[in-house]
Amino acid sequence: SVSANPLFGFKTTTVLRESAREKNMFIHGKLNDQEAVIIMEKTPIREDTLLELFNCSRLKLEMSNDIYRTYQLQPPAHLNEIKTTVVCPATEKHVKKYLLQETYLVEESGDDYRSITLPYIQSQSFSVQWVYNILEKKAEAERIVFEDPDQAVGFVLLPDFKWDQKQLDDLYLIAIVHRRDIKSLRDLTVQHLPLLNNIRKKAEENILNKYGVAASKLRVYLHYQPSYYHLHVHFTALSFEAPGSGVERAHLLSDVIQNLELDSQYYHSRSLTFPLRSGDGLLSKFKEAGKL
Ligand code: M7G
Repeated sequence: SVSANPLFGFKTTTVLRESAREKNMFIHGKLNDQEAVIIMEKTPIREDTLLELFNCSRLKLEMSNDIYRTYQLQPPAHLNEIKTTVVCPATEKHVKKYLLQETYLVEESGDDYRSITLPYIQSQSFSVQWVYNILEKKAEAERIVFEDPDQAVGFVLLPDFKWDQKQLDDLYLIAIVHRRDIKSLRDLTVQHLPLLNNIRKKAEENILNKYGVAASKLRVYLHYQPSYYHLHVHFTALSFEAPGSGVERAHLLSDVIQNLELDSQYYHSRSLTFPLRSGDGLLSKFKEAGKL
């Protein structure tokens, strides 16, 4: 019913981004006088629903020409879903995250990280409250696929909220470490190898057991820069081009492990290259420092 609809009365301010090809739209607006971002995405057609789609849909013929016909098909309501993510109250940073903007590559040395990036993220980054809620079972507890509760090498594996879990084609899980002292790839040293190896081994085992997807079909990586500065690892289906899986942002877990085996301070000293959007405050900091 309308009164039970939590999006009732949403007022659109702007469309931040849209793609006819990806069949999604990112909308900025107001929900009960609070800033909100809504992400809507049409879900893929699933093979296991084809029989029902063919038998139970209403069809409207659009055109017919020789052996060619096009229809508008109206599926039963439960097969006609739009995956919807709501961020409310949304910060200015959320609005910018989803706004389609020009991006620039930045090369950050270890010293740049400590003098430019670290002070910036300490003052500006997204709250990781949602991460703590998962670790403390205050949210999404029923979605947890696997947990290793060890405080040094343990982690929680669960579906990323970008994945509706209805098909394996776009499988997307995240492993969130229990330790709260590792912000990102930059903090990793040789002492974290047991943690990283533990995540790789146990998450891959559990993804195979639960979903039947082998490690050879998974893209396992960390983002640099991440949006949320609490160490987590992305597990996506290899066949799926997940947003952020490109070379400019994704660091394969197996490469990270090998780099640390070869050089214990690899991520402390190496220059790392990553994209920043034109509206990103960190980009201004790099410009001010004459690094761009
Ligand atoms: P990231 O590399 O820090 O940032 O990854 P990105 O969002 O720019 O990729 C964080 C990952 O956590 C992303 O894949 C998000 O989709 C996912 N994520 C974010 N939030 C707020 C949640 C949440 O509340 N629950 C779950 N399950 N996943 C989330």
